[in-house]
Amino acid sequence: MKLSNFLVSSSAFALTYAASPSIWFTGDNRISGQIIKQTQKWNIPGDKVTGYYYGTQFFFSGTNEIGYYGPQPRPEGTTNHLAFSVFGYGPYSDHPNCSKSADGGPGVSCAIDFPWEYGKNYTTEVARTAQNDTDGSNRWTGTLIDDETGQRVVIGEYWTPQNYSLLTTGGNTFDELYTWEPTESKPCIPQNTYIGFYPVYHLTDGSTFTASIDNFANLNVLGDACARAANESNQQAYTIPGGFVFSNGVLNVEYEGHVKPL
Ligand SMILES: *[C@@H]1O[C@H](CO)[C@@H](O)[C@H](O)[C@H]1NC(C)=O
Ligand SMILES: *[C@@H]1O[C@H](CO)[C@@H](O)[C@H](O)[C@H]1NC(C)=O
Ligand SMILES: *[C@@H]1O[C@H](CO)[C@@H](O)[C@H](O)[C@H]1NC(C)=O
Ligand SMILES: *[C@@H]1O[C@H](CO)[C@@H](O)[C@H](O)[C@H]1NC(C)=O
Ligand SMILES: CC(=O)N[C@H]1CO[C@H](CO)[C@@H](O)[C@@H]1O
Repeated sequence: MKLSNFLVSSSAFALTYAASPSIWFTGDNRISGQIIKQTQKWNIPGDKVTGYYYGTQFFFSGTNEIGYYGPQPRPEGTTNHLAFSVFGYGPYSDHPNCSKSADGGPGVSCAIDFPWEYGKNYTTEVARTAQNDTDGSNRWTGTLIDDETGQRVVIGEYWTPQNYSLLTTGGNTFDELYTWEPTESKPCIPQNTYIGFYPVYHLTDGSTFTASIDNFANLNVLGDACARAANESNQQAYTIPGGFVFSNGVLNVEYEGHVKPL
């Protein structure tokens, strides 16, 4: 899913979702275009399921171009996943974890299977790691950091041309159920939780800016049988000190077993 800075769009799913829950962060226009690194700390406590992508979006200043990064959980016995993408015409990569195109359009998609662990704190970051002063292009690296050990794992790397500029503040984290098929015995979306902390933006002058929450979007979608039965979204979100929680399938305990798939 790609959410632009100016209009909210979404790809068509096999589900009834018009859009995913999303948390928008506060920005500061005075430092737009001076940001060379954006990080987000997170923790996915458990419920080892497939289907969710917790993506954090960043914007290239003065353009309508975006990128995003974040984790995707996987079931027990398989390896968890991480993605890092950029959209639009111009970006390119020859990194082994990356390929041309993003969400079916122009751009670059990078991804790795990596055994990040449930219940542990990690930080994902996008950072400018090289620049070409001749043509003004920038190289961006997506990295997973283990908060406990400091171990860094590169998800991927791509270049953007000069007209992509540096990054803005703002942006969002979304809670996307990108694949899901209701069944008779499991008519409601899988349970899964993402704990996210406020993104931190690093400026060219070495200073940092920590965002807080600006607003919540799309928390009213009655996308599954449990939500319809409760007349309440089954993808909820709330704040905690320094961050927020996306809680999916909260209604299942009460409603699953009593509702039929839509
Ligand atoms: C940047 O330049 C490329 C051509 O190199 C063009 O295709 C693209 O649309 C431009 N993107 C922006 C954001 O201006
Ligand atoms: C993760 O970070 C949070 C916030 O800093 C902290 O309260 C929590 O104890 C940490 N959890 C682990 C498992 O280290
Ligand atoms: C920088 O860009 C110029 C012009 O596109 C290119 O000729 C040169 O090889 C680039 N330098 C590096 C180090 O990639
Ligand atoms: C469902 O909830 C909405 C708002 O949350 C309310 O306006 C509506 O009346 C409710 N529908 C029913 C059938 O309770
Ligand atoms: C899963 C995978 O292909 N990982 C590769 C990503 O790229 C780095 C190099 O930066 C390789 O070391 C990994 O093996």
